[in-house]
Amino acid sequence: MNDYGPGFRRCTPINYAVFLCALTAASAALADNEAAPLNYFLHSYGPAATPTMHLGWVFVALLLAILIIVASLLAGAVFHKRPVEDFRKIGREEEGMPWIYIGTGISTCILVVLAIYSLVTLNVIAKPTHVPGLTLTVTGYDWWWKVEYENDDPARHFVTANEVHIPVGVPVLVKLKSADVIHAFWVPVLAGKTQMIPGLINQQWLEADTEGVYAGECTQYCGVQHAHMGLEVVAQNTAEFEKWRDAQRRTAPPTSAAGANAGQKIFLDQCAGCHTVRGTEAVGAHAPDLTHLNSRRMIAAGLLTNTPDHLMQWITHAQELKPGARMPSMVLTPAEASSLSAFLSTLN
Ligand code: HEC
Ligand SMILES: [Cu+2]
Repeated sequence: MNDYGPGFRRCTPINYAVFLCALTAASAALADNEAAPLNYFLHSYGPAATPTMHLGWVFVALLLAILIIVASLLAGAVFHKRPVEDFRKIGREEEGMPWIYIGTGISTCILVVLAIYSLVTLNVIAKPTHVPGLTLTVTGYDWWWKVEYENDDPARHFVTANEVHIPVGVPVLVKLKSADVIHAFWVPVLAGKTQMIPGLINQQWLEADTEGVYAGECTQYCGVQHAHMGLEVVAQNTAEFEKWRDAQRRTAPPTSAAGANAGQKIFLDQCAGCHTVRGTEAVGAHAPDLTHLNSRRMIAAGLLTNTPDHLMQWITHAQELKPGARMPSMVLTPAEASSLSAFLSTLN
């Protein structure tokens, strides 16, 4: 009986048990860590995401139930062998048929119920519960996000990049476009994925129940730096959000210090073809708007935290930090770098 090699039957269940314990412990430990992988399977922070999370739970619970039932039946069959004398007797052909009918019947019912549940969920998350209080247009570029805050009054319309601020408890309509290839907008704990297709405007809505910073990703492979195309959604209470929005609407202040003036000149010479700083002559449209650069937590679509050191490293070594990015590594003398840094530090 035991010719599987030494220890086979003794070890397998133990291995499984250890594996299962480790898995359970790991999931328990990670459950409250917001950055944990697959965290969105356990947590959701908005009404556009919660119904799909529950749908996922039901599917997984059912899969586990089926796995356990099938595995126990199989184990039953393996361990309850027929008596040896029966072994070669073949039963009548139709003997097991009722089981086939019962099994097929149950599976069909389950599949129909799941199909209905999925459709109902899709319908529930298709539209916000009340009229969106804010409309954004997010455009995917290789490999960053342009974020426009729409307003009927053009003076109140503004542009930023890679960081989306929204007020808590307010549904936000997000129009999704692409400037080059197909990207996809996904903030897992707030809503499902929506593709950004060149020439089309897709829509999605988001709403956050609680204040916090929620990570988003591009989920459609869009080229070498696809993995470094992150964004953040910062959900704030209404007062803080209004404060942020008023600040973002402002143009950059005029520079006064000599260093910053020299830096602005370098910026206009070398950077303005791609970047905009509202309030200056820099109106480039192929790169993130830098008017309020220092208000952002990250630079280069989530690649680096936004510190003065990282900024200068990025500007002079963009191609080493994010190979293929649509910004060249800029060549600056130390004096130029320090003036430029002084100018950038005014962009609050
Ligand atoms: C050829 C166009 C081009 C030029 C010239 C250029 N940039 Fe960029 N820059 C980009 C692009 C595109 C990005 C976005 C890169 C990414 O994240 O993939 C970027 C990103 C940045 C960022 C990060 C912004 C953010 O919020 O993530 C900073 C800061 C920046 N550039 C500063 C500069 C400065 C300063 C200069 C001039 C010394 C300059 N750039 C010249 C195209 C350019
Ligand atoms: Cu992308």
